Amino acid sequence: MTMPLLNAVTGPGMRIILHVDMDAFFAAVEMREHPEIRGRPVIVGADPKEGKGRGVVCTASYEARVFGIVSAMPISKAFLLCPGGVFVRPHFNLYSQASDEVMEIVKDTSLQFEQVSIDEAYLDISQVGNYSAARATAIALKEAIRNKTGLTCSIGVGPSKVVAKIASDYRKPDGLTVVEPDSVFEFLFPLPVGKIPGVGRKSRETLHNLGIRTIGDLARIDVQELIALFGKWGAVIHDLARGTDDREVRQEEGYKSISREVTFEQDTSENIILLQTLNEMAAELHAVLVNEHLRFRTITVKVRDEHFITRTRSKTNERYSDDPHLIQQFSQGLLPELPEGKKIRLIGLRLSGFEPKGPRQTTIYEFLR
Ligand code: TTP
Ligand code: MG
Repeated sequence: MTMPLLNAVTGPGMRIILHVDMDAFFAAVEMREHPEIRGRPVIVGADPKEGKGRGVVCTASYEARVFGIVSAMPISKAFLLCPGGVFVRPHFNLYSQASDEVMEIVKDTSLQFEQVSIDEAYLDISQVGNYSAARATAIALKEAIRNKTGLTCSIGVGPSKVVAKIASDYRKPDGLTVVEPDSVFEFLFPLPVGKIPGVGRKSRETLHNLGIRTIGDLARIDVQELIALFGKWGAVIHDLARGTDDREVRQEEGYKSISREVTFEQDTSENIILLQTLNEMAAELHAVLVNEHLRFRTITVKVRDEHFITRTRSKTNERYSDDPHLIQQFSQGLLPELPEGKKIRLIGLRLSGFEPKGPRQTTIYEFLR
């Protein structure tokens, strides 16, 4: 059923939100550190071991994406696609430091700043007054990041978080997309429905079965149909499809947790892949702990199986720690035994219960994917 559309993002109280996302972040940092690999297909991730390696791709440079290599793909497949590529093991400390350098610059642009992952942040820049001033602000920010860090980013500007986020992804790398309130529908509606943050493989399939392929299709369907399918979340994505998103740009005080998840490109039942992925995530989270001078007490492992059943198991240590071996040992101990024949779709690791620190953290570094 088709519903009439009202544009809910124009009118008084209009906001201007900017979303910045670094380009091929881990690979770009590697290329900055090693100029000799610039311009080459660079793949950051597990050791490919001549095609026999386990584990996954963290990210690939745009030169490597031409070969079809994407994040979370098995490293063995990446090797098959591009055997002549430059395969690099991740250096999470380096990425964490580069992230801090970038975020210091982004933060200087507006008081309303929110970092949402290692390489992306929102700013509320409503104070600039209009969209041409917003464009100038975005251009200046891109230049400042490039000049001070040697890295490129893509920026989206729009009247809500969801529009800004989809816009930053629209032209990558080194892109800038400004979506004025009047053009929100025109911009969003032709895009595939999977561009809406949170609409992953599974919901995309459900929506495709209903004949919903574009964001416009989603915006036009009766919200009750979506609620019947997805519950409250159905109403949320219906709003997002129109660019309606009231979430404010706000940095939470301090860290509650830091976490990392990997969705496998192909569901897996191989224990060695699960353990290796867990170890990589443990190394990554440990790098964050060290960089941010944090000590944790609680560790949580999350596992989602091929049937979308998600289980989490936690353990709280008596003392606060930043010992990498403890993270590895605890996380492996928490990995549930896999029932015969079950495959795993996603694995996640979270550290929480941090030692109370000073009044305010300067950066939040939380992976939310
Ligand atoms: P993204 O911003 O999703 O990707 P990207 O910066 O590499 O590329 P793009 O230009 O498309 O933004 O993620 C930021 C970093 O997070 C990425 O460089 C590596 C890490 N990452 C993983 O380790 N595994 C993953 O599955 C994803 C999606 C990201
Ligand atoms: Mg990025």
